[in-house]
Amino acid sequence: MAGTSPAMTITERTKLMITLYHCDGARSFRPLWMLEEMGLAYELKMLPFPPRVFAKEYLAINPLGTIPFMIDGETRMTESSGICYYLGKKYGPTPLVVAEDDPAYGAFLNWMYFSDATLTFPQTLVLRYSQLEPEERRNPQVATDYAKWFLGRLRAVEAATANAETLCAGRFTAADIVIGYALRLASTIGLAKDFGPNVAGYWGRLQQRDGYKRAIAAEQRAGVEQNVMPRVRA
Ligand SMILES: N[C@@H](CCC(=O)N[C@@H](CS)C(=O)NCC(=O)O)C(=O)O
Repeated sequence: MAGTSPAMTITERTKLMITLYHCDGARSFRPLWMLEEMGLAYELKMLPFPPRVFAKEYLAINPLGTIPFMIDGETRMTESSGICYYLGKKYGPTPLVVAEDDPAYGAFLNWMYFSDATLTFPQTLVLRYSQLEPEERRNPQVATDYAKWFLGRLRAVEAATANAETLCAGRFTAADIVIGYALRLASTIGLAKDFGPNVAGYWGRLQQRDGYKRAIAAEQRAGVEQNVMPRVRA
């Protein structure tokens, strides 16, 4: 198991079972991808989307009803990018996390927060008002406005990948995982056609990673095994 201390015994390691609650294609894909990149052992629990409607018993586990939800011993977490950082710090050292004394630390942290607060948030409004709401509550104006807002914010990624393969620190990091998920969601909701050339190339490279492919395979396998079929979500 990569990322754990070599001093740990096998018994100690087997007790370290991380549980991740996930819906197909949802933000919980961020920690799933991180787990795969780090080679950590985990249990993936699939839920139908949205769980607060189709898996009401989940509210007893996570009263918010949102995913991700990660359990690691006494630790409980609900923020997708925060979980990635936690995993890297707790089970590292790993090159996926940029250290405090690295000049790229600030940029790394900025991408970690940017990923959900700035980039994913407008996408969820596009999805909600174009697909998730009942027909009579859909609102093309909101969907169009927030698609534009998302694409405007994506200019930061377009600039960062103009002359670089990854976002920061000259290597692939958790920042690429959390931003990469926002690009996956954008593809799902039909916004990839408006990616700039740098973002399109960057997104293509991310999908070629073995860790990304393993996370996609794990998601599909768990869905089939647990009989939870993909639905629209965000
Ligand atoms: N800021 C949180 C957002 C979590 C979130 O809102 N997840 C969505 C799925 S991508 C969800 O659970 N939606 C269903 C709902 O709100 O009931 C994160 O980054 O994980």
